[in-house]
Amino acid sequence: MASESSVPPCCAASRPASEPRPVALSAPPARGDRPLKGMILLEGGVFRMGNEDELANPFDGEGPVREVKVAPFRIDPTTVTNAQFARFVKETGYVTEAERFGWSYVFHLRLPPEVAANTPAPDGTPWWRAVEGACWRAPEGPGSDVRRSQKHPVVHVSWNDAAAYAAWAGKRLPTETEWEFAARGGLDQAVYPWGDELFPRGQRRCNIWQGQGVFPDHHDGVPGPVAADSYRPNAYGLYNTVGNVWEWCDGWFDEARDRRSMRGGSFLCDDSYCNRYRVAARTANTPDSSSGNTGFRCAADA
Ligand SMILES: [Ca+2]
Repeated sequence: MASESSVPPCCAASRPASEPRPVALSAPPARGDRPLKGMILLEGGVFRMGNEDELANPFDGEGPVREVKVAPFRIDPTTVTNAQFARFVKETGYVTEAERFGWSYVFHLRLPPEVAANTPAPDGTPWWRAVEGACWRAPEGPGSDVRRSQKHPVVHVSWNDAAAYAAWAGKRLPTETEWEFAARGGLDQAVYPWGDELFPRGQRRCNIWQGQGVFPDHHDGVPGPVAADSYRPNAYGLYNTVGNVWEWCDGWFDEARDRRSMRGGSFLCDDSYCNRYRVAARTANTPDSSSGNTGFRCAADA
């Protein structure tokens, strides 16, 4: 597949192309109340987008660094939470693609070892397990729930699910340009939303892989999402752009137009494997794929 040569495997895994597709759902109606409450209004302007230094992944299209003009827009301070997504499902009856396919990808260390050992893993990304029944309301499959993680990012949502939520909320997904402008928080060409040091004065500022060992097997605890408003926000007030969960954006990754862009990296990012928790980094997945480390935040016109 051409897309595999253009992007080395990241932590994302796609639904097998051979799997029969469920019938597409019609879009739920917009909810029609005050959708912009709580959003951050950014005035836009010209900024230097992308990265081409030694940290850049040459096949990802991070570079070249270019000056880009951004019109004013609004963006959510956090990714959409389980509580917010639950309201959407309650009001519309929406059924996510993970539920309609009947499974989604769960990181192996989030499962009991005997379950992980007996659940199929995709080629190329052996740390994922295709777990039957895993979905946004049961992130580790049957028996799991989100009762104690209402403020955590909703996960196991596809790009199509994210776009449906955004339309219902009277919003939209951010473009990659908007996402990067917002995530940079006004810093010119910094590596992270807070500067160039990963741990300024020893402080942990984002939820990425934690462990003395290396991805994907040695972690200090159980790798997973934290509350969407964890850690300090950047200078524009955005939380967890880098780390926690990948965020779907409104655009195609490249001219092949088969995969949607994702930004920001996730709790699985670790230098031992992949440095895509930088603010300029990109990756992608097919629009009906879902996993336990991908969510989204919404944007809107100013
Ligand atoms: Ca993120």
